Amino acid sequence: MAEDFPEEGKDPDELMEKISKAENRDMKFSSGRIFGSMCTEPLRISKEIYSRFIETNLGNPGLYRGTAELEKEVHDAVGSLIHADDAESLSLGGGTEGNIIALWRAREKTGKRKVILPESAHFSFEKACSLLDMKPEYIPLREDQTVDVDVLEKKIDEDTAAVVSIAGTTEHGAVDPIEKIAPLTDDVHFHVDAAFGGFVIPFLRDRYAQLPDLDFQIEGVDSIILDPHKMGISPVPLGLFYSREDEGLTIDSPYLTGDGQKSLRGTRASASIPAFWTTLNHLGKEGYRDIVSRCMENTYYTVSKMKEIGFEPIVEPTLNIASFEHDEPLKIIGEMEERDWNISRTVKPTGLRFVIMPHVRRENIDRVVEELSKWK
Ligand code: 0PR
Repeated sequence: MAEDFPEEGKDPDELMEKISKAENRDMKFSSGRIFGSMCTEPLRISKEIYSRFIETNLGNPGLYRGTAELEKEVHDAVGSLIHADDAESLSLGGGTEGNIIALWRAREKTGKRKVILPESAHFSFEKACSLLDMKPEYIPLREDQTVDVDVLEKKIDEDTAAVVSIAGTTEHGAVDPIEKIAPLTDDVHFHVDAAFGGFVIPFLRDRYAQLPDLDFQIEGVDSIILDPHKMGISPVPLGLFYSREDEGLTIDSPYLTGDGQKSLRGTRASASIPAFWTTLNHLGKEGYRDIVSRCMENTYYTVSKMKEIGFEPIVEPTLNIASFEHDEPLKIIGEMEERDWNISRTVKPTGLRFVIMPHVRRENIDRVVEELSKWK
């Protein structure tokens, strides 16, 4: 039965009981049973910092000068990974907000509405196009799940506002050939969605996939979104958007502190900024390289174990996502869910999908593969 807004306040002990029950029903990354999420458990120190900054709201930055300073340091540090030198930077709620802002800017800058994007693009672009009254044109993929650049080139015309590339596709972790696409985008906005790959690609050691740079040094790249709350191991929510030119709309916010607002949100919970500042300074590049290496090793391990029980990978993994052919993934996913395992699926082609995040350990992989062996 629906509960009415309570007339009188209740005793904290009574509330805690209900809160604990709800909390216990939630899945936890620490269980090692979540394979279908691109987020992960934050570092212990970062959780502590998060709770200390719980009231911060950089929608009104003059009240939170210390947090604003940490935000700038985060922007500079992450910007240095992608040679964002003089680029403008924004903290956002994540990839969705970044992709909407990128297309919004493209439309304002060009006055055009066509958006060229790979079939692998995240569904946030559908939201963006619908909100902005823009028209998506999807480009087919090659067998390795990257965009077909020859087809893409032919689709760019005088109506085109933006071209989008994905550095780490949601389903398969494929990385589009950004360097080949960039020179084709002279008169249009070229946006790179590195929400997932942004904190993997710069930390892949030489022994893993040789990938194109994800970088403003590539001429033609106009904007990049990367999400600390995915492989950056930040608590949610945090996305970082970089734009070569400071070309966004600044909306005047006269009764607040600061020089106006550029993100979609007004009020923005900002505790993840100090929490992520702590994470990146605690781990350093060396720490991220170790974490990424472990995720990659575990991804290859998942592929080899799944092969042993007869599942074929859809593509050999480039990043820490492994996908396997299957005609009826929903059936498996449903049954696994009943046993408290969270795995995900791919749509095209249909299959099972495992995101091998830092919280996934070898023993979890062994157990999930054992569970799946009965479907083969
Ligand atoms: N771009 C790419 C390439 C993505 O994979 C995602 C999200 C986004 C943009 C949008 O990012 P936000 O959701 O942060 O706005 N990909 C995951 C997905 O939709 C997000 C996710 C994360 C899903 C945690 C589930 C989950 O438990 O599958």
